[in-house]
Amino acid sequence: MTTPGHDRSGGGVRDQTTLTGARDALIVVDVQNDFCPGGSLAVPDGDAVIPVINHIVPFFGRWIYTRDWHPVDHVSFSDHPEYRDGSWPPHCVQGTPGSDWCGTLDMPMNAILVTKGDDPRRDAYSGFQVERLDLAAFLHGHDVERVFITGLATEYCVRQTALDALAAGFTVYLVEDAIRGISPENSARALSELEQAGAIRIRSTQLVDSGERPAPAHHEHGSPIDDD
Ligand code: VGL
Ligand code: ZN
Repeated sequence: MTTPGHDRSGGGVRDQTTLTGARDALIVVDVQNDFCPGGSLAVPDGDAVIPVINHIVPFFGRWIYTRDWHPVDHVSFSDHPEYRDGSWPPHCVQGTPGSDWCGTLDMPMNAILVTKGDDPRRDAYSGFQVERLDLAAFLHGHDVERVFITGLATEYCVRQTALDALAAGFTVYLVEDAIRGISPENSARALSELEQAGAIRIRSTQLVDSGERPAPAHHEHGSPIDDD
């Protein structure tokens, strides 16, 4: 039985709309061929996030797209993968078709692209763990207060991105119909954990564009990364 006030997933506050605007950023995590059906580390139904993301891209004025970008000898690769931390099949190898962003994924030309996982000795699940770029400081510096997280995979890179964003002081929304996980059990556990940690679970249908956008700043001229 679902009774409003008893089951927090049953309606009420969860059905309210949220206006997107000037102090928001959309974060799109690892929507790459290897994480979609046919890829080497396919997330079941992973490509289902694409139309949802494409639909809400125009609701934002700032966008961060992360990609997993491993060297062939990456420490997490195993010949006998156990599909857990540190034991994955080779995936998202730099420059291979599997590492490409999915072909139907929309990407504004002024989106910030964040590459991670390129150190052969270390894994990096979140764009906030990248050494070349302090993503949290970059977003704070551009007056971003809330981040809306989408992409793959719920219990790994989406989870870590959300935890890091919370730790950095952002208000974190998880767009539940725009994320997919590898295992249903671990994904559900990750979602509860993130909710406990302060993340807000929302559906894309609850998002409404306010039309407000960040003011263009003269110092903005493309990539915040100046060493590559
Ligand atoms: C991911 C496993 C290994 C992810 C990346 O994007 O969630 N998962 N590398
Ligand atoms: Zn990886």
